[in-house]
Amino acid sequence: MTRRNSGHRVPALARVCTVIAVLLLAIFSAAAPHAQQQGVDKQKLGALTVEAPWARASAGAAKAGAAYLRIANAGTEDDRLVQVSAPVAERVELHTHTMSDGVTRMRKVDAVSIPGGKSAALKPGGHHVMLIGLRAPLKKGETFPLTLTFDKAGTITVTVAVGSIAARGPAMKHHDHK
Ligand SMILES: [Cu+2]
Repeated sequence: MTRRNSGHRVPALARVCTVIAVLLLAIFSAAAPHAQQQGVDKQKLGALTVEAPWARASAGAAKAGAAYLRIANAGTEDDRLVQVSAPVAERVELHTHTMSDGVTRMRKVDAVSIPGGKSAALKPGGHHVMLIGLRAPLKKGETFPLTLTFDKAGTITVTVAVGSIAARGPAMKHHDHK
């Protein structure tokens, strides 16, 4: 982009535009968080609610990543998360961490159970969605779709928000709930 025709001719207009833009931003950022949380952070599927799907940004060109989320089961029947898929990786598996001889290892599991009336958390150090063979590094601020298939409730696609490399939980407004 060239800057030959920069500012001088329309400084007043530019200033007015900036003021309007700032005002609009302020209005939208005040209004947006709630809409966003409803749309992206919480999704219902039958008795299940999938909450706050998130992932960490990739470190360098790492070929593996993990996604985390919570699933609440408001029903009385138990359900199970049995399959996961995402277009960002060549292979997507359900994993858990196990400790043996003081060493933490990851292990593939067939399903994650979500007991009736309870919730299950996929989180660092526990169950997680393993992304193997990332097609591109995950970048902070991006989102990607993740499809979850449950034994009884069926299939839902949620939006995973990518946080910083050091993220320990879902980013942003989530803890501000009142
Ligand atoms: Cu894993």
